Parts: sequence; C-alpha cells; structure tokens
Amino acid sequence: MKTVFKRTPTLKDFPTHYCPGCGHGIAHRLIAETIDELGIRDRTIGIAPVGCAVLAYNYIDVDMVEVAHGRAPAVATGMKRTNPDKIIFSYQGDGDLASIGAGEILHAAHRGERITVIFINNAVYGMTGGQMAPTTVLNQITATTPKGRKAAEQGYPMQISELLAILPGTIYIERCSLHNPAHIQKSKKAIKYAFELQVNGAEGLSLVELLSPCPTYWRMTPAKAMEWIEKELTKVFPLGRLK
Ligand SMILES: Cc1ncc(C[n+]2csc(CCOP(=O)(O)OP(=O)(O)O)c2C)c(N)n1
Ligand code: SF4
Ligand SMILES: [Mg+2]
Repeated sequence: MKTVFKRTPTLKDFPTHYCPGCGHGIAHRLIAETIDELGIRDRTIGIAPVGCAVLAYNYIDVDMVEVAHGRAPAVATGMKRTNPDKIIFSYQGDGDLASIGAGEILHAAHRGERITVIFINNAVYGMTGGQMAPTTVLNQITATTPKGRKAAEQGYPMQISELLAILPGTIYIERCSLHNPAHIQKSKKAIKYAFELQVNGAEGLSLVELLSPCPTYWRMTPAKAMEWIEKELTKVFPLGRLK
C-alpha cells in the first residue's frame, strides 16, 4: 500500500495532552513540517510558553527552552543575538503574549529582533481555566466574565498584530486561522514564509497570529468551535497580511 500521508520527522510520536478539537496540535504540526521542509532542524531552537502548550517540546523535536510566562521575546532576543546562525522561534498564547508579556513583545518588535513568533489566539486563558484574555471578544462568556465581556468593564478585545504591524522593527505580520483545511494550508504558508525570512537573514521580527479553537473553554463541540471562528472571531480579528 502506498503511504499518502505520514508524520513529519520533526513531530514526535507522542500521545497528545490537548483536548479534542484543540488548535495547538495543528499549529505544532505546521511548525514541524516547516522545519523539515526548510531543512533547519539541527539549527532551530524553540521557546515554549507557559500556557496549554507548555509541553510543546514533547511534540516538536528540536531544542526547546521553557521560559517564564510572557518572557519569550526577551529570551529569544538573547538567544538570537548570541547565536545569529540559529533559527529562533517563540510559541506564545494570547494570555502569554498579549497580556502578561505585552511589554516584552512590543519592545522586541520595536527593536527589530530577528526572531519568528507564532502567536496562538484562542481568545481565552486556556491552561488556567478559561479566564478572559485581552483577545476575548465582546459578550464572550469566560470564567471571569460570566455575563460576557463588556467594553465598559473589561475594555475592548486587543488587536495586537495590528499594533505590532505599525512598528518599524517588524518585517512581516499575518493573521491566519486554523478553522478548516483551506485556512490551515494558508497558515502553513504564512509560517513557512516567516521562518524563511529569518533563514534568509531578514532584518526584523516576523509574527504569524493563528486563530485557534479552544472548544473546552468556549463550551462548544469541536465542530461548533470551528464555525465560531469563521462567523464571529474573524469579524474582530480579520484574516490577512497586515505587513
Ligand atoms: C507570570 C505568570 N503569571 C501567570 C501565570 C499563570 N498562567 C499560566 S498559563 C496562563 C494562561 C495562559 O493562557 P494563554 O497564554 O492564552 O495560553 P493557552 O493556554 O490559552 O494556550 C496563566 C495566567 C504564570 N504561569 N506566570
Ligand atoms: S483548554 Fe483549550 S487551549 Fe487548552 S488544551 Fe484544551 S482546548 Fe486546547
Ligand atoms: Mg489563550
């Protein structure tokens, strides 16, 4: 029998800890495929977040370092500056990147660090029990907004990619989504392009935001979560290249 689909070598054969329908596993696969296609496995170093993807190094078979919540851009800065030949990527959730580490990412982007950031926007703090994130949309029910997020009380959802795109230190910012196969393919292209920029020595920070389902804390089936991304989340976070 002919094999038509198989695990890419940089993705480890390891049982998943993610909930059914979670987007993190899809994102991991796209990153692993990219690393294999670019032939950079022996010189890539990843930075794992402190969110549901805290164990990303159990799946992506490159050297990875675990850093404190939100601090990935600072650690990535040191790693890239001391090892300019290495390909450095951080993998960060929306709580990690847009809340606790908001200052870190803004300043790394402003400095034009030559790193690649994969930003997983699932509109909640998944790991800690589904609390509101900066990216939680208006009226979305979370553990800390049981009546839905209200602008007057919790402020508006934060479009961090748009903010980063205006900084001169960023060279490529794109928002993609993991809600169906066509969009997963687009996400793959964007991730690959971001890594390629770094491989080619481009001067600045590249970031790919991925709208990613969290069926558990959206209180939806995996199928409904995919629909909700398309119908609701993309209204607040329009897809496409920002820079
Ligand atoms: C400095 C710091 N603050 C808070 C926490 C607790 N904490 C761990 S994961 C997390 C939320 C993660 O949410 P997100 O980054 O969106 O990742 P997700 O689980 O949704 O993928 C929080 C608040 C922590 N570990 N360190
Ligand atoms: S809580 Fe959400 S983000 Fe975390 S593993 Fe489950 S579905 Fe994924
Ligand atoms: Mg999150």
